[in-house]
Amino acid sequence: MLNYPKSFLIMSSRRKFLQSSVLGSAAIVTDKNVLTTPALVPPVFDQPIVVSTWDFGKTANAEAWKILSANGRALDAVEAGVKVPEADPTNQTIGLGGLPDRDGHVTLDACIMDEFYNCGSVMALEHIVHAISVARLVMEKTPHIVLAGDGALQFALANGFKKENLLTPASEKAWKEWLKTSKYEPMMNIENKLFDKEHDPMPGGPGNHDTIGMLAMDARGNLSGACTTSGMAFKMHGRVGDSPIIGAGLYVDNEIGAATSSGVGEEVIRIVGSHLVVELMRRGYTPEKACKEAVERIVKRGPEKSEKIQVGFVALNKKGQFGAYALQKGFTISVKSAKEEKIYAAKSIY
Ligand code: SD4
Repeated sequence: MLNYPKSFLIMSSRRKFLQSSVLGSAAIVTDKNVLTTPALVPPVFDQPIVVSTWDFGKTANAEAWKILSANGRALDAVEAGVKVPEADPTNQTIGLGGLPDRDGHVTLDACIMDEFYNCGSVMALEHIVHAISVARLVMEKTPHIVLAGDGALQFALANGFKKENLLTPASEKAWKEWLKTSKYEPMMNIENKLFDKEHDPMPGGPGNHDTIGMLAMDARGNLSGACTTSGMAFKMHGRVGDSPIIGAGLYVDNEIGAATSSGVGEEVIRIVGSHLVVELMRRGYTPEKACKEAVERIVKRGPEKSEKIQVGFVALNKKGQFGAYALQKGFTISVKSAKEEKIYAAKSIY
């Protein structure tokens, strides 16, 4: 874990002081640290915060918070955070225990992005629990951004990851149940019935939208994000959703903010959703308004279809403000900062 040295943090408060002083930007220009690290913008908000998709983001946030509150880097925080649901066999759409594709293979999609536009991604990766860590390694140890399928697996194994069977008995049972009809019809969780299995329209099935997207800002005011999923349950073998696609399932621009998504990935890819949200924030939209506009674009493209599916976006800007919006009711986000630890229900179109 890369911890920021104390001098960094002193510098950060000094910068804050300079920003609020009458000298303002003139003083910042003479700040050596800014000049030597041009990709970094002076922190507008130097309080750590982490936001993630869904209620279970709360436990993932708690792990990320250990790093953020110890002056760690946002990149380390988001990786550590999303590893929690990846390792949880009861969460059936991420990592271990994820629901398989229609042929019974658990295939994982994940991506990660830091404050320097560095990014890494794995698509349709099998047998490795922590897809996010493989994505980070793609970012840090290869000249590429994306590795897919068998190539991603070989890369992971060559780097010491353990080959495991990700199909738990519960997920295998759900798949065998699904095989009886073999109907692929992604459905959404309304009114947060996600944890009320009795009312779930398709228990253990595509009704469960549980992908974790996590965005964090560290004590230095730098942003990073991570997104990891087993994708839509019972998808075609080889299908890749939005989650590992930089710009669709996740985007981070350290000058502006970050965004991530959950829901039917095909619709998010079509509008390059997370990038769109960040660009709207660049134009001055609040995080919630930017997420709403992205969701409205999905509706505009196909009003009838959008009534039947779920897509939700969550965004965090450079001021530490966050917001979310979804197509349907039921989309929640988890937030952790020094000020609060809360789960918010996102507003929705329908
Ligand atoms: C996908 N976006 O594979 C993912 C699935 C998801 O909530 O987010 N479900 O399309």
